[in-house]
This record gives sequence, C-alpha cells and structure tokens, in this order.
Amino acid sequence: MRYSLWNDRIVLDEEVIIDRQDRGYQFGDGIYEVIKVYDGEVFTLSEHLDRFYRSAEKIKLVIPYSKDKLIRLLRDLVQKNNLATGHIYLQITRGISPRQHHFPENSKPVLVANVQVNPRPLANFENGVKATMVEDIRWLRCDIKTLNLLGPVLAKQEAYENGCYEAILHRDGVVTEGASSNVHGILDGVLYTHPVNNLILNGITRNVMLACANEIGLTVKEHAFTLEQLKDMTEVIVTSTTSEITPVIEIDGHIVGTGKPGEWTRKLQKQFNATIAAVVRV
Ligand code: DCS
Repeated sequence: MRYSLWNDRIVLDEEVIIDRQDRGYQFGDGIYEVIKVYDGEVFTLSEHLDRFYRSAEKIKLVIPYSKDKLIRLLRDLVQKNNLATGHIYLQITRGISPRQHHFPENSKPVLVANVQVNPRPLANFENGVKATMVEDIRWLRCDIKTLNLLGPVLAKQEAYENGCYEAILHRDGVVTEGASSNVHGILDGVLYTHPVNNLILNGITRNVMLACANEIGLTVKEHAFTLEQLKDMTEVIVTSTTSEITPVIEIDGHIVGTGKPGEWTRKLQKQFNATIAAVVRV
C-alpha cells in the first residue's frame, strides 16, 4: 500500500483525484519541493518548508496550513509509507477553476505530496559525471521553485541526448546553475558560486555545502563566473537534494582538472556525510 498526502489528509495513492481544471495542470500555476529522506529521517525539512512558503508568497498563493502542521503531516507520510531512503515530492497549486489566466476569486489551493524510494547515487559521488553547456532560456524568476519546468526539461533532454548527467546553464556565457542543481567551481583553494539572486534557485544543498566549506577551511566567493572560467577550474561540482555533492569530471569533452574528483570535493563530501549523520542519527 502506498500513501499520499492530499491537502491535509493522508490517503491511499489511488484516492487522489487531480481535476483537469487544476491550474497546476493548465498553467503550471503552483510550486514544489523535493526533500531527501535518509533512513526514515527527513533532512533539512524546516529549510525546505521555509522556501516553500517563500515561493508561495512570491506567486501570491496562500498556503492554508501552518509550517508545524506540514512538518507533522510530512513526517507521518514518510512513516506511513515505511520509507527508508528516498525523497518526498511536495507541490501546491492555485486550485481548480474554469480556465482563465487571472487568479480565480474563490479557488482553494490543492496540495499533494508523495514519497519515492531513491537510493543515494553513490557511484556518481565516487566517479563523477559528465555535463554539457546549454543556454539558459528560462524566465527571470528562477528564485521561485515553480512547477513550470519546460526550460529545465528541454535542457535536461539535451544533456540526456549527449550522454550527460546535467546541463550547465549560461546566460550570455555566464554560468547560472544546472537544469536541476547549483553549479560551483574550485580553483586555488577558493570555491566560486553564483550569488543568490533572481537568476538561480537558492539551493538548500548549496547552503549546507557552503557551511561544509567553511568547516573545512575552503574559502567561498559568491561570484558569478563564465563558461571559460569554469573550464579552467580544477574541480567542478553540482549540488542538489538528490545529487548531494556530485563531482563533474567532463564538460562537453573538456576534462576538468585531472579527470577525477579532486581533493576539496572529497573533503566536502566527507563533511556533508558527517552533517547528514549528525542530523539523522545514522
Ligand atoms: N537549481 C534548480 C534549478 C533546481 O531545480 C534545484 C533542485 C536546485 C538548484 C538545487 O536545490 P536543492 O539543493 O534545494 O535541491 N531541484 C530539485 C528537483 O527538481 N529534483 O531534485 C531537486
């Protein structure tokens, strides 16, 4: 039996009914979060929910539940599904209404969450992955975790067709982030990462990783860099909830550093693992 959260009720998956007039379906008018679960413990849940409420506010959607209530419901959902390691997918839309662009007067938001078993991609952490560079054609509010994912979908498809794990996005040659991750480069003991603004999603994993950098004595500079500068970095990593700290060893055929995950990357991964262990008590 698999269970989903539907508004504020935990129900069997098959009981969830999505209306075809849901604005999420018709307009992508909603927001989402992906939250990692390690050994039954939800990681950085509070941070993800803070971003969920922030995204909602930015699209003028009022989430009809308190943060405490959502924390309880999501923990119950994980337990009810007996989830060990995997993730929670959570979304909320502006609700159901005959199709019209402007906000409906009386629609009620529709919230759905489900869990997915998803082991940590340890081989990627160990060996690294390939990436390709793709023009960033998204809108100018990438700070909102919107359900509108056509830009990333097209970029990811290009990466997939090129045998790559991730698409590194750029605007006029300046790297913004990955299709579903943040991108960072390391050179001479300094980690460079795009500053938090409207051009990137403020990644929860990015923030955990920056704290790890601090703990291991790696200097952080929140400066944007070009594709050429990225290629000259000795280490490149992407971070996300599911990708954690994944080394990039090749970008469009160009070998990064030695072609193997570098020393700083290894230290960051080690510190990241320690952070998980401390939080989830594994
Ligand atoms: N940038 C973009 C565009 C993302 O979609 C994501 C996460 C990130 C950065 C990294 O953010 P977190 O560290 O908070 O996960 N994307 C989610 C997704 O769609 N699948 O997994 C994570």
